[in-house]
Parts: sequence; structure tokens; C-alpha cells
Amino acid sequence: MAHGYEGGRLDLPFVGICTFGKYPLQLDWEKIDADVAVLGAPFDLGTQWRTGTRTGPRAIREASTLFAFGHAGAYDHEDDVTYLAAENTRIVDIGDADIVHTDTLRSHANIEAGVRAILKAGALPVVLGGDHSINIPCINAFSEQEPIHIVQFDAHLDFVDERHGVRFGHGNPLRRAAEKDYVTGLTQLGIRNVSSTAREGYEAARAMGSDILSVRQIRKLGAEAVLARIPAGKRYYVTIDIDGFDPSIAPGTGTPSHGGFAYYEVLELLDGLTKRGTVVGVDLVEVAREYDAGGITAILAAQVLLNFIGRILHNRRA
Ligand SMILES: [Mn+2]
Repeated sequence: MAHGYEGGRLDLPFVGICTFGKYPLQLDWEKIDADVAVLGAPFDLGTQWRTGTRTGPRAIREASTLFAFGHAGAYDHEDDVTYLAAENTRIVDIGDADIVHTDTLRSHANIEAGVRAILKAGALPVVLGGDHSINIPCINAFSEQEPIHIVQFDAHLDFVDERHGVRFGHGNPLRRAAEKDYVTGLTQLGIRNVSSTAREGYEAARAMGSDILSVRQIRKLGAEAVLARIPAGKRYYVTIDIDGFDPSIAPGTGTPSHGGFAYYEVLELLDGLTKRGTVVGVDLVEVAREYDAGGITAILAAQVLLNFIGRILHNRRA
């Protein structure tokens, strides 16, 4: 996307090595020099049903090349803005955190190291899951930062304290986040249907500072009213579980849940967040290529992330 073609290579989306958005690769984590750094976290040992999200980062990277046509940025005629214009878009792909089979804590530690390296470089971390447990090391990496408010898009509350001693699975991340003294609150959007969390979990979440809204409640309220419930002027960490979207547009995931968001419902909330405060971290999790007929889930993930990143950078400058 950042590559001009005047007199040089055309480099169509299917040509070349596929980094995220075909942005430069920087595998030396001491040398990150960018506004946004994308890290893959292909870990899927935290699932309680279907595995497969270890393929998520590769699937999303490949899908993201669709948006790398070589012209300067992504013009949005509704906003009359060219997002991701080459002259003010500095994005690098820093590859994947190392994953150690059967070892959740070591794999999570490697993910945390990647996010810490990105924060140390002063860049925005954008992490590609992996199952939702990878949010735990991402949030751990913010321990030396100013406080954050977490905004989650998900079908499931992911607020289980522990189950058979397991505290770092994909049903636990928002509970682990709420325990941090630097996490000031949670907004949990899209929660519905067969849940990852029992009634006590919902009560505990609310008691720990969470605002929980289902897709149906959000449709009744509208985007403006939902945004108004999120504390203004804060530093937002946004965690997007692809199963927050409806399975009709996002089938490629381990635990699909019908009755989910449409694309623009989420994009309007993400856009609103970039104007309401500062987005300081992003992860997008639970994309699994095995169940992704036509690759539409990976394309949705890439489209959400590139449009979100474009708006973050644009509204930071505005
Ligand atoms: Mn989740």
C-alpha cells in the first residue's frame, strides 16, 4: 500500500512476500521505527472447543494484501478522507511471537515481549491472534504505561475466573484484565447467546467496572448513545474477537455465535473511539482459516484493521 508504482514495480496484491498490508518487515525488535507495529500471535492452545486460530495471522496477512494495490492510501468518499496516505503512514510488520507447543505461559511471555518492544519504540501495537487468551500478555505489557480503558467486541464475555485451575485460557482474558490496577474500566460489546461465562461472571464483571451490551441493545441505542457510555478522553485498548461479528460474514472462527454485528456497526463504533480518546493498543483474535469458506473472515479482519488503523492515524493528526 505504501509502495508507489510510477516507473517502478506494479506489485499487485498477489505478487511478492505477504507481510501485513505489504508494509515493511522488521524482525529486529530493537529497531522498530514506526507509528504502528503489527505482531502475529499464532497461539491456539487456550481454546475449549475448536482449535485452528494458529493460522489466523497468516490468513489475515494474506487477506490484507487485497488492500495493497500500490496507490497512495485508501480514499473514503463518505468521509472525503484518504486514509493510510503513504506520506503519513508508517507501519511495520514485526513478524510473529515465538510459540512453544504445550506451553501457554512461555508462549504468552513471548507475545508480551513483542508488545513491550512495540511500546518501547513508541508505536501502536496491533496484534493478530491467535485465540483470545493472547489478550492476556498484551494487557500485561501495559503494566508500565498510563492507565487504559478496555473496549471489547465479542460474542462472549470471556470473564471466567478459573476452570479446573485454568486462568489463562480464551475464556479468561477480560477477567485477568479487570484485575489490573492500570485497567480503569471495561466496555464489553456484542455479548450474546450461548455464553463463555455464567451469571456470576456477569455480576462480577459489572462489580469490577464493566458496561455490558448485547448486539440487540446496541441496535436499539445506536452508535452515538453507545459511545456516550464509554468514558471520554481516555486511553483505549481495543480487543476485537472476530466472533463478535455475525457468522454469516465471519464463519472462520472456533466458536461462532449467531445474531452478531454487521461490518459498519463495528466500524462506526471504532471510528467514534478514535475521536473520543486515544487508541493505544489493538488486538484482533479468533480468526481460524480452516472454517473460513471463501476467506471472507480473514478479509473482514484485514478490512476492519486497516480501516481502524487509518482512522486512528488520521484522527490523531486532526
Ligand atoms: Mn473472545
